[in-house]
Amino acid sequence: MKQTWRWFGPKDLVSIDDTLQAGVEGIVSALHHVPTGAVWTPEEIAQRQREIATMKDGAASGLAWDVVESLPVSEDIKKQQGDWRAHIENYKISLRHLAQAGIKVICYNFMPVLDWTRTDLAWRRPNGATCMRFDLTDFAAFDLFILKRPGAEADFDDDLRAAARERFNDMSGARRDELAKNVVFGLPGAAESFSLDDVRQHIAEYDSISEDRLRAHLIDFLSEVTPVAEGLGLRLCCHPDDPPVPLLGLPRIMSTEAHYAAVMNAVDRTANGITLCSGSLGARPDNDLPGIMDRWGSRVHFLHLRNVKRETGDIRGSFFEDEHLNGDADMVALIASALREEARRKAAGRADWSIPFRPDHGQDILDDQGRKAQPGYPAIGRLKGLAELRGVIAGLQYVGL
Ligand code: DNO
Repeated sequence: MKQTWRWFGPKDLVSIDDTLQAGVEGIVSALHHVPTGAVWTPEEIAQRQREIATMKDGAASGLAWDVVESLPVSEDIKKQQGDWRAHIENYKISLRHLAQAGIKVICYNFMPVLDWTRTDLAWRRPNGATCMRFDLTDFAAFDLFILKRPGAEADFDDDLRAAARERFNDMSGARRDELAKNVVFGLPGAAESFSLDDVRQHIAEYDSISEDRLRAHLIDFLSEVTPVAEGLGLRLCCHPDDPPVPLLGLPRIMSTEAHYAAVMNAVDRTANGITLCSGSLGARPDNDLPGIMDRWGSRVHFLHLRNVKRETGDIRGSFFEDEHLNGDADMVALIASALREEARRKAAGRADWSIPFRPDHGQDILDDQGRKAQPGYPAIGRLKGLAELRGVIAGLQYVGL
């Protein structure tokens, strides 16, 4: 398993030098500054490759850009509106440019409007570490009383509505603002300025798009881009919904194994693959992570290894991001399954037998605290996670799985 690390580019507070000292073997990155829908040019791709290949003092890092996360799919493609056809053509051109640059694994997601959603970005653990958290009552308070989304009442039962009202009434003005900011952090462009009106408008545009229709749009997109990717020797891999339940009345179509099966079977090619994110899928008790890896391993092109602790047994419930080997996911079983898949690929002569993974997120610990790193992406918390995961891999390899 190739030990990779997400790097946000030259502005990332965690440098390429830092990743080398964490023992990283490859880099996951994206051209975050290119507007969604536009072509990634060979020059921009080459520039990022140079940045990854070079340490601060100019020495070679020995690292390469192994995985793109993400080549984003535009809202127009998701809704099949506006410029969606031009965006699909641009996507194919970007894939061609990435293939020419030698990059083979391309992650994306198909979540409408929102990417990941949390209510807390720095939630204190008993040992003083902080982590990200999704609190369902806070989220309901946001939806009902801050966003005031039409129809939100129908999404929550009486008890949850009452608890959310009490929570909202008890919140200071500052906490209400913080909650709104945290929830929309995953929205495109939200880090700059996204008003609640913008959010309402983006959501309203999905009023007529059912789950089935959104799935049909994903399948249309994949029917076009997968053959191109396959011809170029690339592997696409769709990231799950995070959290893996419908939110804000928006359709969600990549939350369960059945969701993945529908999309994998509809475009049944190896190049149409999965980013198995144990943290996202693991927020639901009915997702069997090692089982998904056992059954769909040949299509898993990228692994996000992260662990969440669910606070209730419900499908939709609160959770927090635990340490990589704590939480509810059986990380050792998942890694064992990934190693078995690698062995199968080797036996079958697959060139892509080594599956890239990254320590996904990490708690803020030690000197991470007080730094303004990208939420979820501290240097030391991730280094600790990677070290733990590396230990599991070494142990499993020693005992021959
Ligand atoms: C969060 C990430 C996601 C992921 C995208 C992939 O930390 O795992 O934002 O990059 O959903 O398209």
